[in-house]
Amino acid sequence: MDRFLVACESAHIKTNIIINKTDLAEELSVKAWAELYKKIGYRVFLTSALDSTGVNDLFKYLKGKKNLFWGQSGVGKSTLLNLFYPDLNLKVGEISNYTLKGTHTTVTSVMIFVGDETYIIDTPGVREIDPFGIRKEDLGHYFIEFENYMRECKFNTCTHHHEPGCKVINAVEKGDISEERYDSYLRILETVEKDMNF
Ligand SMILES: Nc1nc2c(ncn2[C@@H]2O[C@H](COP(=O)(O)OP(=O)(O)O)[C@@H](O)[C@H]2O)c(=O)[nH]1
Ligand SMILES: [Mg+2]
Ligand SMILES: [Zn+2]
Repeated sequence: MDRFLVACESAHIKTNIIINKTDLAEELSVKAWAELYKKIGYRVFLTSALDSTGVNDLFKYLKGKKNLFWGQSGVGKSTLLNLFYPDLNLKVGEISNYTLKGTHTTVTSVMIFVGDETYIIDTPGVREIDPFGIRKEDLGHYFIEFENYMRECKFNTCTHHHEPGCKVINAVEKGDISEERYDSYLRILETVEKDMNF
């Protein structure tokens, strides 16, 4: 999910998080993840399309906006949208996994007007994404809770990886930045570094 967030932040898209299929999850772990991202500043919706938990809040929030549903294939994007807008009749349960199938898959999205100045864009199967075209010294900007610490790093080209005087690493050690997010950051940083070696 952090890869998706990086892509959204780098595109300056207002981003909210939906954790769906809460019916399958342990309540405590779901709450902990939700709290982690709320603390960072994201709006988090906890939903289950199966038993309709949390869907009203999400439905209300969509009104009057242009909403793009994005995320891994199979998380329930189309199911949620069909619940809100039955007329859309989106296909559910389609696993498009073109690396396995080896066939060309249509990857298009259409913006659909659903009334009340509200628009919906469903997106087709993405298995995972790699943020592309991001410089490693910029990656930290897309982890929005790093921002305040980054400014104080000793070097302005700090990648918050090993550099002395890094305030991001300091904040992780103090527990002000979560270890999970910092781990994500390091993993994405590796792929960004590979891209740049090209
Ligand atoms: N248990 C459970 N299954 C769900 C939920 N939402 C969707 N599903 C199922 O997950 C599968 C994938 O859903 P789909 O909407 O196609 O996911 P998408 O690829 O993100 O559009 C389908 O079999 C759905 O019935 C949910 O909240 N709980
Ligand atoms: Mg879908
Ligand atoms: Zn740093």
